[in-house]
Amino acid sequence: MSEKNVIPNDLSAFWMPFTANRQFKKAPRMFVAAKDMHYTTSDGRSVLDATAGLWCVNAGHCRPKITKAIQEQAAELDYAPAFQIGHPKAFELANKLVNIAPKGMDNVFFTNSGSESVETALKIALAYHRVKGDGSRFRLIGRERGYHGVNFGGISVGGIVPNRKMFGTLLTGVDHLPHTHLPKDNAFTKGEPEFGANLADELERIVALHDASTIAAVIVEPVAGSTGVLIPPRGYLQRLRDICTKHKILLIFDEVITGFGRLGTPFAADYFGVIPDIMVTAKGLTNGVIPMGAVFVKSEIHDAFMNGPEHLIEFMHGYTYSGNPIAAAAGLATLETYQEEGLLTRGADLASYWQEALHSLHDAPHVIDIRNIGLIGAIELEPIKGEPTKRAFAAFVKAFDSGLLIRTTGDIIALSPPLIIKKSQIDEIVERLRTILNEVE
Ligand code: PXG
Ligand code: PLP
Repeated sequence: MSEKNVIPNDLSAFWMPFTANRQFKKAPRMFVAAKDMHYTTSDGRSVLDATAGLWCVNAGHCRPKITKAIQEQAAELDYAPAFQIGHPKAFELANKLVNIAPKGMDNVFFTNSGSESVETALKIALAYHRVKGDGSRFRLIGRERGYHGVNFGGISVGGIVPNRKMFGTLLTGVDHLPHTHLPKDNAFTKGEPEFGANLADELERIVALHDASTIAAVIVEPVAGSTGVLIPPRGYLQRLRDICTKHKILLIFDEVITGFGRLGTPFAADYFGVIPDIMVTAKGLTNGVIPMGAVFVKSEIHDAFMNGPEHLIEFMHGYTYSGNPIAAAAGLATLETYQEEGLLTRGADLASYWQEALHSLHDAPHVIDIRNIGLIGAIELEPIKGEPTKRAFAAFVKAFDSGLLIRTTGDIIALSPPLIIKKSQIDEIVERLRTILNEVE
């Protein structure tokens, strides 16, 4: 291969994910360091992180315990084969995770991302019915506007159209529930919206259409994040649970965003008091520092596989990096940090302050809805006529330039700060947002 004349910060080779590459490379935004609630940009400015990276840095940035654990693990045992061989920290982490998981979720399968956790969960659901002798259950039910990562299973059950439409035939045997976003009825609701629990009954319609005996699982985000923060109507998730139980359909909660304290409880399942059969996690599991995901399953599901000759592999699935030693060490140190600082429940103490602060923006320019739950918030802006997403993106750039990191999707500003945030920093986010909203066209 000929050696190319590459300058150190030539941006051309890296095809960036979910990024307007050409626009970015004309005016790059770069972080070079981070500590606690702040990033530092390449031009030396401090930026307040109102998004916990991408909903993942729940304990804040560069936490010493996590950094040290990674350094020490890298020096001691860098990698151990994931198949047919173990290492102690993966088992230790699995045990610690099931201790904080909802009751009955006693087994954990490790992956490296939310997307891989989703694929793993869908495969467990399909295979579970087969090992139980119920192999006619092959259908998977997702939801409109759902985000379940970017792999083929995930985009098939997902419902974000731009993420699906370029990729031809997706999984067959998939159907979708309607989304639950009802701005006419629920705009400016604080917490769980009043209207829309009846949308769960659409599952009965889908079951009647396909017959329950063909349906393996329903997958939903308890609170939909990526699509712009859709909070489930009061009672909606319980109805989904009841319908799934009645028809022996597995209920999968995708808790990639809601897991690890985001709602002020360890998991959204705890917050809503609705326990799924399978729970998909990633992101906050290692504080976003090392890629890692975990799929939690009820012991009945795990145990159903533990049949047949003992020398045979029970579930033909796994990743080279499932339970990777450095990721496991990061996960253990992250859980310790969460526990020492009470971060898995700290959101509950801050939720009402967060709520009132966000809703004080109801009269800011362009705002057509504000939604919140736990330490999640969304501010929906009126789109510029004929140019959807442009106003919110302008707000994102202005925020970045003025020292605030927000996330936008469509014309929605999504907020999910690290769980270590101070009240004064919540005030700062809201004040800065008001200025930005006053300035954007
Ligand atoms: N499920 C859910 C519910 C998610 O939110 C994934 C699966 C996929 O995880 P990975 O680790 O494969 O990216 C996610 C990820 C945003 C944003 O700003 C959200 C995600 C990722 C990046 C950005 O909304 N969610
Ligand atoms: N592709 C090839 C050719 C491989 O050999 C492997 C793993 O051995 C994979 C893909 C899957 O990689 P991973 O286990 O990291 O998901």
